[in-house]
Amino acid sequence: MSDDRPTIEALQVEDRTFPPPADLAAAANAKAEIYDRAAADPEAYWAEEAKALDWMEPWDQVVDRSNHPFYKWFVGGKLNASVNCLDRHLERRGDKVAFHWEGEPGDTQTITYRDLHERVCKLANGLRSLGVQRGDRVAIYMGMVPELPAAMLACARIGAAHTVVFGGFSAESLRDRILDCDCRTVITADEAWRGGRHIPLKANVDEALLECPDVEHSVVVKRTGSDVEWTEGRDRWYHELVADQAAECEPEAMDAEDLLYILYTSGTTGKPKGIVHTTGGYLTGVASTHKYVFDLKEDDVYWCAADCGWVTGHSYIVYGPLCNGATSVMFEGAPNFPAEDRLWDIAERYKASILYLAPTAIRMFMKWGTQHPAKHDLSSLRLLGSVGEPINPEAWMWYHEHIGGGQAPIVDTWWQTETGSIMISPLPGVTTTKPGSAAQPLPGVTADIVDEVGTSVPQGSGGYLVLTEPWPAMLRTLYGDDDRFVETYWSQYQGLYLAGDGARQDDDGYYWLLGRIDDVMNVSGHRLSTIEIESALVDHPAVAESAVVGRHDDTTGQAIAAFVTLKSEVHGDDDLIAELRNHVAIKIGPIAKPKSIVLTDDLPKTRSGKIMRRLLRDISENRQLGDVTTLANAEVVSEIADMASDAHASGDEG
Ligand code: 7RM
Repeated sequence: MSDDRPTIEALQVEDRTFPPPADLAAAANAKAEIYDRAAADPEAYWAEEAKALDWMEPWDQVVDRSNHPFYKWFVGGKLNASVNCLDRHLERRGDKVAFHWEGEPGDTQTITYRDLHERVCKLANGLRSLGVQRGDRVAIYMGMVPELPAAMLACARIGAAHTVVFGGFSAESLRDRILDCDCRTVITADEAWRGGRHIPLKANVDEALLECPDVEHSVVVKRTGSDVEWTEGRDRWYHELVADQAAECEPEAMDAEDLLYILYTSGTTGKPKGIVHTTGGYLTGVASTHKYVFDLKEDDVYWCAADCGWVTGHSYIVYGPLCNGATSVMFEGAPNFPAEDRLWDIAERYKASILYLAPTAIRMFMKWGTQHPAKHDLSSLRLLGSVGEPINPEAWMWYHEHIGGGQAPIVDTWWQTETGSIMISPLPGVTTTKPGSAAQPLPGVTADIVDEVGTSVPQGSGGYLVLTEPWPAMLRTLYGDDDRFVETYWSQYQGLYLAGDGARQDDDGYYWLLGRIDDVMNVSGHRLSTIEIESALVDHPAVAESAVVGRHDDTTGQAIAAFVTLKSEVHGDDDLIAELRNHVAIKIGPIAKPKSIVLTDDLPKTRSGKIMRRLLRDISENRQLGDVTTLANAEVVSEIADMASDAHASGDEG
């Protein structure tokens, strides 16, 4: 850098703090001592955590560092993931509910550990009967039906790696993933329910398979019962395949470093990356963090409202909770079907005690209004979680007050598909939380914030988030592309894992995530993160959600362009826009005042709900729009583009 300005400037000031409730702290799974113990000997700490799993053979070495960055964990150990999720609970928890499943139309299933074990064994035998073997890859393309976790675990039982493709993805995305990892089997459903409509999963599979000549079998769950095309010899009904299978299935003894699954991340550019997770370290990481971060107790009713198509579903619907013998809620449908209180209705009926959601969902609930949660008794909720994006302090406060009854602590969990398990998060019985901060690296995790050349930035300054030591659930490589793995994550700085996110630490050492590095703006030489300006906008009572981007400006290099979604009951006009601009200037400073604000009903989001700022940049600079097919809501883009050209044409305010 040409001057001594910080790598990313820090503007936001937040002084509200929330100490852990005394009763929760007294009974918490993790107490304050855990940090020192883990820091004193991280390998011993992780080895201790790994002992909570059932191993078929012990490991010889905790971590093999000889071939950086290709780390190996629990070298020589053998185990099976489905045994850890199911078999070992049968004696004590056979009749315990694993999933309270609720379908979108309102049908329900209560699935105990014994039921799930039987389903998984039967499917595993069925897959073996089709010729699926240890070491194969199996694609899973389904909605949130109980057969989805069962399919993941059935693959794990016979040593086949699964690659789950989110049911909202297109036939082409499915095809690309099947081809990239050479799947020979696909598990799907006739259709999925979503927002009252049917998603044609089987038809998409048929289309994808036209270009996947090596796929031999597709196994089809009957969900909606609509007619589907059928290819004799290739297609098999799931219920017929499992009907005559034995209820026991000998599990494969997998090496700790054997592939458990591949999960593709689309990112914002380029070919999807096949993130590789292996067995022993991954299970250790997810089971341990699930137990401590969510303070899981035997009688909790835990609900992670993600989709199994994302890593959050893999780690914190399937592998972590099941390893820990948790009772979970699993919901198939959309949060506004049939009405905008659907989640609160479910939480009330099942007496959910832990709820884990994304900020995008919270901001949507803010937009819909407090009357929806207010209709329901949510007093069973004792702990709330957030994941996926930085949570704006106002969204945090809203979640705290309207969902958590002003009582439940919030754990803001930072992690990635690549990290496998939660890396930075409060521990609910230990950490005094601050709205918008993910607090500290978890025990056994070491992070830092560095500048362009890899030097730690002073406390208070923003920079690039790195992880400085290997951790058990880390990705092992990108499937079939070791070079891209090294290049993407390990080549920027010697020995450090580059997360791709900006962050700063405050005076208490708390981490504040600042969004993706690619989204950082440069206004008159000031490097500004998007999140702080967005949070200043969301701080205004009229605003539910916002996104800001830098667009080219002849004078300042970049100018701040903001896109704002108002709460449902608010009417927007030019006076409000002026007020919002001033609000930002007062809240965090004149340098951050948006040059233009466009009011819009929705923002472009990825299918997992993250705001796609790249597209807003294209719109703001009147560029040809890039690929919009990965968007969840492509229709908003042209709408926003029209409004933005009006706003810019009518002249920006200075
Ligand atoms: C779990 C997941 C990873 C990216 C990550 C960040 C962002 C996730 C938080 C967050 C701020 C958080 N995996 N991110 N959690 N940013 N605070 N608590 O989301 O692979 O899909 O995305 O998501 O940018 O790098 S992911």
